[in-house]
Parts: sequence; structure tokens; C-alpha cells
Amino acid sequence: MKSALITGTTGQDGSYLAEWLLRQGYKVYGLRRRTSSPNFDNVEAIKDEIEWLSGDLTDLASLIGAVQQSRPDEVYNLGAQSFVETSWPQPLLTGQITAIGVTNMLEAVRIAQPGAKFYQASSSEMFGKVQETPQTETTPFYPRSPYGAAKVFGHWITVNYRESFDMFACSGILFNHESPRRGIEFVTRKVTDGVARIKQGLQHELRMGNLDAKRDWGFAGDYVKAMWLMLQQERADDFVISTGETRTVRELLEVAFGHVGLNYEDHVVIDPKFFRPAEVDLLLGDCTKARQVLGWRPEVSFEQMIGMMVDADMQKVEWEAGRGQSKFQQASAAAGRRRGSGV
Ligand code: NDP
Ligand code: GDR
Repeated sequence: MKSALITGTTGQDGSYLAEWLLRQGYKVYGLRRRTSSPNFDNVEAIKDEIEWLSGDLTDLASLIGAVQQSRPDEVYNLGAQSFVETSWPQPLLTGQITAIGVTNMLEAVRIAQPGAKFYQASSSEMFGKVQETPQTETTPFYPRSPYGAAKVFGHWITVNYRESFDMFACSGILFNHESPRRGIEFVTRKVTDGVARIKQGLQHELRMGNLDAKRDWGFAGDYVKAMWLMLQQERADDFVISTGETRTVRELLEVAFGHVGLNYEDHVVIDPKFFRPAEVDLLLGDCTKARQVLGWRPEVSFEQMIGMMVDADMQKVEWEAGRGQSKFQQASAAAGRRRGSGV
């Protein structure tokens, strides 16, 4: 039986990847950091099938301990401070987790299990102010946020460990990918949650930032398979994973509101608070290499995915209503959640 250690197991991608690996017959070890209250929402269905190890990407000792305990064949480093907007008010923490955390994880593997295959969650945010379109594995990086800069470090340190220590270390340069498990602060989920609440009369308006930004949005369930495929190859390499289609945030609003028969223009209010100090205007990935070498391709379309997310949020909101909360209580809870997540 093969074994895998995942960091970021409680996040969107970690939960889909754990499910995929369990289905492939892996023994799955999940790193989780201590939290004051449980955060198992994404892994509720599989939490008893995962062997949980306590650790934090900023704490090398805990990572060495986790690798020693699990002795994994494969390590997937998905843990990060992953919200771009938070990386401006928290640049040092973002650097500690999202940049130095990668070195910590590579060191833990190099020291305790050097033969393990290693996957690093690199990001299209590294392209930032894009130097060519579409972006490929050879497009130069020009990050536009502390998060993007941290990911560039994580990417190059992974390449460096591959070249310096002959480790099987891969970086997947993944473009935006979403799902009903997406954190509420990211734009797709913020919109689908907002649509559900507006449709059910719990709120009337949705406050948004830059509607002209363009993203290449895919489905997280498809993208975790690409991570796994990278580690099944003979040779470690880096791959762009994307859909090859780009859409504006405005188009996202049209599709999401349209899914329940609403017009976004009746509800969306532009709020300067949600504009970023430096924006990534256009992302569009060319994943020809992944198609050819890994045999990977996206399966769920943008419209299907947004439809799936709106439907899931509609159910969630209805479920909350079924618990007997008044509309006023729900609206207050939603406002509290948005305040808490900076949305
Ligand atoms: P999420 O924000 O959903 O999950 C992040 C995970 O990292 C959570 O499990 C979180 O744990 C964990 N984490 C945060 N800080 C630490 C820490 N100090 N030590 C250990 N674990 C920590 O992200 P996604 O699932 O969306 O993304 C997974 C990875 O892929 C991230 O590295 C992200 O930057 C990258 N990426 C994501 C893309 C996307 O579109 N989703 C695109 C390209 C790259 P906790 O639950 O305790 O907070
Ligand atoms: P991104 O995702 O920054 O691309 O990073 P996000 O969904 O936060 O933003 C996408 C675009 O939407 C614009 N936008 C808004 N964004 C948010 N969050 N809230 C708003 O109200 C809003 N209005 C407009 C943003 O300006 C931006 O242009 C995600 C994360 O998952 C990273 O971890 C990952 O590396 C990259 O995708 C690829």
C-alpha cells in the first residue's frame, strides 16, 4: 500500500486530494495545525479514514516528526496562507508559511525520507503582471503581491532541491480552481454565497471590487488529479494546469446570478475597499505540456462548476433556515462571517 502525507489537508484542495488518494488505495496522513475550534468541514466525510498528524509549516521540528511518523512515498505540500488580499496586511506571516514553509517541508523530507516524491503547490499568481499570453511553464514570473512573491520563492526552492539533492520534486503551476469547498473570501464563493442569500431574501446587495480582472477558472476536483499524475511520472518536472479559457469577474457574476434567474446589475455594488494595491489583470494558461505528458485535461466546464457552487450554497442557506434561524439571525450570521473573513 502506498502512503502519502498532505499538508493543507483541511483546505479545499487537500480535501479533494485526500479523497482521490483514498480511492486509489493510499494510506493518507494529514498534517493539521492546532486550531481553537474544529475546522473539519471539508473533510467531514473522510476524517476517520485519514491519520492525522499535528504540525505547522513554520515549525521544522513538527514537520520532521510528521515525516518520520508517516514515512510517506509521496508528499503533497498544499498548506499556505493562500488568500492574496491578506498577504498585504500580513506579508511576513505569508512569507513564513508560503515561502519559508516550503523550505521547511523540503528539509523535513530531505532529512527524514529523502526518497519520497514531493509536490509543491505553485500558482499562476507568480505570473502577476503577465509577460506573455497565454502563460506556459517558461513564461517569466512578475508577482504582484506578497503572496505571489512568496510562491515564486517556493517554486524556485523546489526546483533547487531537485537540482541540488536529486530529489523527485515537482511544482504544479495551477491556475485558479474552485468548488463548493472554496473558502468564502475568494471571489467565486463570495459570489455564489451572495447569490443564494439574495435569492432567498436574506440580503439585497453584494459589494464587489474589480470586475474587469480576468481569470482562468477550473474545478478543484479535476486539478488534484493532475497533482497526483505529476508524481506518477518517471522524471520530476513542472507543469501548468489550466482550462485555456479566461473570463472576467463580471462574466462570473452574469453566470452565477443567471443560474437562479437574477440580473447581477440589480444587486452588485462596487466598493473601493475590495480593490487591491496591485492587481493581476489577466491570467490564461496553456496546459499543452500536461495534456501531452500527463494525459490530463479538465472535465468540468466553468458554467457547470458555477452552477454546482450556486446549488450547494442554495442548499446550505436553506439548511440554515431549516434549523429555525430567523431571516434576521441568518443575515447577522452572514454579516459576521463576512466581517470575520475580511469579505
Ligand atoms: P485553502 O486556503 O483552502 O487551504 C490552505 C490550507 O493550508 C488549509 O488546510 C490551512 O489549514 C493550511 N495552512 C495554513 N497555514 C498553515 C500552516 N502554518 N501550517 C500548516 N498548514 C497551514 O487553499 P487551497 O486548497 O485553495 O489551495 C491549496 C494550495 O494550492 C495552497 O498552497 C494555495 O496557495 C495553492 N494554490 C491554490 C490555487 C487555487 O485556485 N485554489 C491555485 C494555485 C495554487 P487551516 O485549515 O488550519 O487554516
Ligand atoms: P486570486 O483569487 O487572487 O486570483 O487568488 P480571488 O478569488 O481572491 O480573486 C480573483 C479576482 O477577483 C477580483 N475581485 C475580488 N476578489 C475577492 N476575493 N473579493 C471581491 O470582492 C472581489 N472583487 C473582484 C480580485 O481583485 C482578483 O482579480 C486565488 C487563490 O486561490 C490563490 O491562492 C491562488 O494561488 C490563485 O487563485 C491562483
